[in-house]
Amino acid sequence: MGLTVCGLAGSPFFRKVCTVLNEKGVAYDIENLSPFGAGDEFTKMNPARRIPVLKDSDVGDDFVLPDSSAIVHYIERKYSKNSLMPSDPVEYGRAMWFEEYADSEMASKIGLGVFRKVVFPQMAKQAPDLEGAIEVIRNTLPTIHDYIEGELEGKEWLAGDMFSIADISVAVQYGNLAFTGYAPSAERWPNLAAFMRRVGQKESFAGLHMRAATYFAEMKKIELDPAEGL
Ligand SMILES: N[C@@H](CCC(=O)N[C@@H](CS)C(=O)NCC(=O)O)C(=O)O
Repeated sequence: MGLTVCGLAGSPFFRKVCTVLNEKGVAYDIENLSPFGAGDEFTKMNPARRIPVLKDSDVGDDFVLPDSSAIVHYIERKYSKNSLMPSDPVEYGRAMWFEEYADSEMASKIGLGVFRKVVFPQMAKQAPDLEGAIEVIRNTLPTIHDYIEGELEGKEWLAGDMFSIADISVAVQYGNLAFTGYAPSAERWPNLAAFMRRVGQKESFAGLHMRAATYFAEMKKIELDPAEGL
């Protein structure tokens, strides 16, 4: 009873919601739901046919809320303890920005550009497009890493001097990069590497991340020459 998060651990948006619930200490169930091949029922849950969606039986059997951002903000209103939103207006605004940047810009470049090229073909027992993914890593991702690296200068966390929705949103996207075998160079982006180590030490993030990593473990991974400095 109560909350059920529907989706798959390989989805960064699904893990974002679960990490928030874990961090807040709110109990929930997980319902495995793949957006691919789901029936018409799924369109009724989310007309965009995307995961995650949240069910809350406290509200009623028909209550379904799509979209990780809508879900996270719903959870924050319903359970105020251990807030993941900075209270200062400027830092709150920054946290909202990082959440949006991660969910749109990072997700399209990392999710579509790298993760799907490596993982999706292998799920269909086909060869991964490793070269296509490496091209995105070479030409597109450094702009994202440079930006996050600069925003972390002299800081542990992205907004409000606290572990917040900003950090969770960004870290789950980098989590999906890790599943492909690629992590940004710690020499070139040391703040980013240290940030991901800090997030990785949080059980709220690491449990589900490791579960997904195990699922992808046997797949062929990206291998880059360290001399490329990527
Ligand atoms: N803005 C949405 C994005 C959700 C999303 O794109 N989910 C992906 C999985 S990571 C999905 O369901 N994709 C289905 C598809 O591409 O058909 C959110 O924050 O929940």
